[in-house]
Order: sequence, then C-alpha cells, then structure tokens
Amino acid sequence: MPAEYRFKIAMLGDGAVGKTALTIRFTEGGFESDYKRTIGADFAIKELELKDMNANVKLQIWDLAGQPRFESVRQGFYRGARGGLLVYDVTRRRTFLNIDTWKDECFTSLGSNIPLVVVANKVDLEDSRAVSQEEGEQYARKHKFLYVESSALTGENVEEAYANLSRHMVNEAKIRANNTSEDKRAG
Ligand SMILES: Nc1nc2c(ncn2[C@@H]2O[C@H](COP(=O)(O)OP(=O)(O)OP(=O)(O)O)[C@@H](O)[C@H]2O)c(=O)[nH]1
Ligand SMILES: [Mg+2]
Repeated sequence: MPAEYRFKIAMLGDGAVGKTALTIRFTEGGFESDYKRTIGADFAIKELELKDMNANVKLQIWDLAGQPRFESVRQGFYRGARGGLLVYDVTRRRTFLNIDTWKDECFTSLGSNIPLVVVANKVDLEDSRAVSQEEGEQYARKHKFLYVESSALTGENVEEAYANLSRHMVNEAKIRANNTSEDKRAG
C-alpha cells in the first residue's frame, strides 16, 4: 500500500509570471492566454502518485496574488505550507531578481528549511528570453533548491515541478516522523 500524504504548498512570484497558469495546467489541463490577475488567493487540489517513492500525495495548492499590494493578505496564506514553487518569467529579468525577495518572505513565515523549487517559466518564448538557464541554475544551486524550466503554454515540465517538490516534501515528512519516534524513545 502506498503511503498517503497531504501537503499545503504556495505558488510564489511576481505578478504575471504564470503562477495561475501553471496551477491550472497541472490541476485541470489547458491554458488561457488572457491575463486575469489573481485577487488575494486561489485554491486548487490535485492528487499525485509518486510510484518511485510508493507514495500518494494530495496537494493543496495556494495560488497567491503576486502584486505587492496584496502583501498583507499573503501572510495568512503561508501558515501550514510545507513547500513552495518560486516562479519567475524568463522574459522579464526583474521577476528573476525578485524571487530572492519571495524566498525571504517565505523563510520569514515558514523557516529556512522549507523545500522550494525554482521554476523558470515561459521557456516557449525563446526569442524574448532575458534570463539564461545557467543563471537560474546557479541561483538554485546556491540555495540548494531544485530547478525546473517550464512552460504552462506547452505543458513542458509542469507536472515535474510539482512532483519534484512533492518528493522533497515526502523526504522531509519522513525525517520529521523519524525524529518524532526518536524523541518518543528518548523520552
Ligand atoms: N507564453 C507563455 N505565456 C504564459 C505562460 N504562463 C503564463 N503565461 C501568460 O502570462 C500571463 C500571466 O499568467 P498568470 O498565470 O495569470 O500569472 P500570475 O503569476 O498568476 O499573476 P498574478 O495572479 O497577478 O500574480 C497570462 O497572460 C498567461 O497566459 C507560459 O508558460 N508561456
Ligand atoms: Mg495568478
């Protein structure tokens, strides 16, 4: 029998980087090219089977508004999250520079052990690319985050982004469970 897990995760990143598009591609399939900015937060659920880990993961995806003025709303949505996707738009350099601020905001709310995956989104727009794969990978490596290049338009690596994060969270959950049973034995 596979082990069952439930995790709350947060989609993080500037406005219009594709947080909602990735979430919709992953949970429902399809793609909407009109931009409708998220107000406050949206919420979606999806189950994922990780055969290699003999685990079933139910993800509660909190899709946060990236616009700075929603910052006060966001604080409450971090609570209880076990991981996050740090999304930027490869055609807008500013959104890449800002993932560091998103990381800081997330660490402040959840601690620096929270598993994060860096998601370089919109790689279908090759001609207007402004941030190289190398730069993205370098940032991820520096912080020991995983790195994925995705496109919500084509669907490339979208499931991989969520699956990689899920693997990381399952490992963290196992470590927590081990520590707890050791605490019990010790106590
Ligand atoms: N070409 C291309 N366009 C994308 C991709 N992902 C998202 N978009 C488009 O980019 C725009 C913004 O996408 P959203 O998913 O709404 O962005 P968001 O990060 O949720 O933005 P906020 O809700 O304002 O924080 C929309 O017009 C999408 O259609 C992608 O991979 N490729
Ligand atoms: Mg959105």
